[in-house]
Amino acid sequence: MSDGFFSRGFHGRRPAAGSAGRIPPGQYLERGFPVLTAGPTPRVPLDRWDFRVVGPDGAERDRWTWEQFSALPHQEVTCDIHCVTQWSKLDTRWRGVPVDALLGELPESARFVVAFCDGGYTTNLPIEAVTGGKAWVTDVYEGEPLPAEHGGPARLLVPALYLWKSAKWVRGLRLAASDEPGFWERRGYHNYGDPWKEQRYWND
Ligand SMILES: Nc1nc2c(c(=O)[nH]1)N[C@H]1C(S)=C(S)[C@@H](COP(=O)(O)O)O[C@H]1N2
Ligand SMILES: [Mo]
Repeated sequence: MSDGFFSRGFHGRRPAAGSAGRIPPGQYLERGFPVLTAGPTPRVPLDRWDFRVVGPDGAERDRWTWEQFSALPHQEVTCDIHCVTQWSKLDTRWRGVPVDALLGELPESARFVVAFCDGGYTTNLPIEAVTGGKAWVTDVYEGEPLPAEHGGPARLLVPALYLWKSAKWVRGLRLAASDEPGFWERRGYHNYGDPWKEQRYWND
C-alpha cells in the first residue's frame, strides 16, 4: 500500500525521508499515536464478542465469535493514516481480515455500509470504499494485540479515508440501500472524508 521500499532504510536515522508526497494537504507528520475517542473505552470480554454482518432488511447474514474471527485468514497491512485533527502517521503496520471476505457475496441492494461498535459509535461508507482490498477488520497493531484505546479487540481500518471512518471496537457491518450518516457525519464531518481532497467538514 505504501512505498515502504524507499522509506524503510531510513527509519530512525532520517525519519523524514520517504514522507515526501505522502502527507495530505493541511496535515502534519505525527510520530506518536494520539488517542481520540468520544466517550469511555468499552471493554467487552472476548467470550462475549462477536462480529456480525447484517443485511439491508436487518437480518443477520453472518456471525463470527472471537475464536472464529481469529481463525479467519488475515493479511498484513502497512499504511499511512490521516486524522481530521491534522496529524498523519506513516507506515503503520496492522494485521486484519479483509472486509471483502467478511461481506462475501453482496445483495444487489447493498450500496452502503454502516459500521457499528461497542459504545454506540457508527460510521457510514459507500460499499466501494470498503471492498476491493481497501478495508480490513484489524486485531493486531505493530505485532501486538490491538490496544483497547486504539479500538481493540478489533477495529475497522480504511486507510484511504480520514481516521474517523476507521471505527474502533467495531462489532459489525450493516448493509444499507441508502446512505445513513454516522456519529460524526451527523455532527458536521464530511460524509465521505477523502484526506487528499481535504473533505473534513460538510461543505468541503
Ligand atoms: N468506536 C469509535 N471509533 C472511533 C472513534 C470513537 O470515538 N469511537 N473516534 C474516531 C475518530 S474521530 C478518530 S480520529 C479515530 C482515532 O483513532 P485513534 O484513537 O486510534 O487514534 O478513531 C475513530 N474511531
Ligand atoms: Mo477524529
